[in-house]
Amino acid sequence: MPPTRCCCCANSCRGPPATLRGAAGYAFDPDRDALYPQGNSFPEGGSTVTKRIAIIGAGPSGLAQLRAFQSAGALAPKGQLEVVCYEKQDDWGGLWNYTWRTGLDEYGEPVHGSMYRYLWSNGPKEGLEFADYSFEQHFGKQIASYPPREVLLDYIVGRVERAGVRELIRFRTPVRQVERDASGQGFRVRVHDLIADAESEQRFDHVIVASGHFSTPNVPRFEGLERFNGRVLHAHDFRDAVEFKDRDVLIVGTSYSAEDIGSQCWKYGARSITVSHRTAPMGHDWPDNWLEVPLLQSVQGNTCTFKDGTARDVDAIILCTGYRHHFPFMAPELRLSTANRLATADLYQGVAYVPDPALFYLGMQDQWYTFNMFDAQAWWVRDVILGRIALPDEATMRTDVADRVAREDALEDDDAAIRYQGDYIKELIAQTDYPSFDVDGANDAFFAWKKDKKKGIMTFRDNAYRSVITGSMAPVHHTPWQLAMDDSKAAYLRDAE
Ligand code: FAD
Ligand code: NA7
Repeated sequence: MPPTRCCCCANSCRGPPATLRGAAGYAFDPDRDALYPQGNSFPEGGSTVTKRIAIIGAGPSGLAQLRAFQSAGALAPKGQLEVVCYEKQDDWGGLWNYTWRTGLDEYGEPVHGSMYRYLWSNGPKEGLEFADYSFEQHFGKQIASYPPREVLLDYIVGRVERAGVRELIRFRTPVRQVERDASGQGFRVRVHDLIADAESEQRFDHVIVASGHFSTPNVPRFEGLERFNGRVLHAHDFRDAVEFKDRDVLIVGTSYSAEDIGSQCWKYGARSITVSHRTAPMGHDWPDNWLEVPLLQSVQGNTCTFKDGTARDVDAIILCTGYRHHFPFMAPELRLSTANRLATADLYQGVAYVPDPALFYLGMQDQWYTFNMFDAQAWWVRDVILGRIALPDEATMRTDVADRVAREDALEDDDAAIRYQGDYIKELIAQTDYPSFDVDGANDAFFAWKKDKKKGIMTFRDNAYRSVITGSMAPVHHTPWQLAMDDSKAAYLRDAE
């Protein structure tokens, strides 16, 4: 067995071995079925707090972490962890908390939001359902398979409202700097209370970065773009497809944003959509006014010229060219640097930062799975912090990372990639008490979704799938997606007439 490594300081003191109930410095609490560190490194008027945890971000990942701690009874004052979640927006939900703003917000902060009006889930909800909180439990009935943003936000928030963790979140408080304390014990976290315009610093034993990675745009340069006579924007700043009604729109990129923003513009009346690809066209059976072309080479006035020498005049260019993992608030030696892929660099089990494993990153993978994967990660991180899971030595962690990368590199197609991420979820939840669920069944929902997209890129959201949590079948939505212009919760949840 590899030597264990301490998960709470940068030194090589030994962390508690997994499952050793009653190990030195740790006590087993049968009421909570959990191991808790003994001692009191943060004596506060008789409290039993032994560790302080900072979570950065109250999006789906950060909220999963709060729910994970709460579900184990680990939160002070009853439990022994003092947890503070810092969120720079004024509400929870992360990207699902829609804002009309782009650029800088009212405090001069970069706007986090990349979501837009009329966004409906781009994958089936049966692939992301929380194992401890079903859609039926939340809405009181089974709902259709591709909910709009407002419906999914309601679902995410419903679980944490019940958990009563909102008071642990400091809203309007961006984290400015995270660094190791000079002593090597713990982290110093400097935050900015935007409302009071006051900065303060606190010490934490663990930091969990859940700040998302679909917010800072990746913006390639194209010759002549600065003299384009129309509107040019990145997907991050796209808010309302109605703006592009009767316009000829060029989309650069071929992934989720390109496909969905193009479809939105088409649905809300754009005159034509042209999609420019760097690697390969998406190849769907597109509507007649939709064209796929090679990579954009140059722009002159309104004329865009592509790699095959063809040209087209357009009114708007939307760069759907992805996002960058961007953590300017982390000290360089703590900053994750990775491509957007299934096997991230430097994260043991996809979450523990190998160079300093008292630090964790949630949700940093490219995502087939989302909410339930964040849960699997959050429960695992919780159990490392609670001493239920021991970390191996650095060499073993590095081997784990390399192995994940090699296995991802060998994947042959999307179905294999879905299975790979499903297996990752299985691997994590087998180590914790997160409710086991039929991950293979969730994979099947993704496989069916991919087939349905092949059959009809503008009709796939009219299909329904079976929940792997409750076993019940989703109803077919009352209105085909193409005709459903109202994306409100009320409209979506109304029963078919
Ligand atoms: P985020 O949702 O990005 O939340 C991160 C939070 O951290 C934010 O609230 C942010 O304000 C906060 N934060 C950032 N920096 C700081 C700081 N320095 N200090 C304090 N707080 C900070 N997934 C799906 O399952 N289905 C979909 O249909 C879907 N559609 C998507 C559409 C778009 C346009 C995008 C961009 C993503 C979509 N996703 C979708 C994927 C999305 O990444 C996840 O659903 C989910 O939002 C990720 O959660 P997160 O908590 O990791 O990150
Ligand atoms: P992705 O999935 O990271 O895709 C980025 C796309 O941008 C992809 O098609 C890339 O092409 C393309 N790209 C990146 N750089 C360039 C340059 N320099 N030139 C041309 N094309 C480029 O980002 P998305 O925004 O689509 O999706 C992110 C999340 O948002 C996702 O989880 C969704 O749920 C919503 P490539 O194929 O690499 O050639």
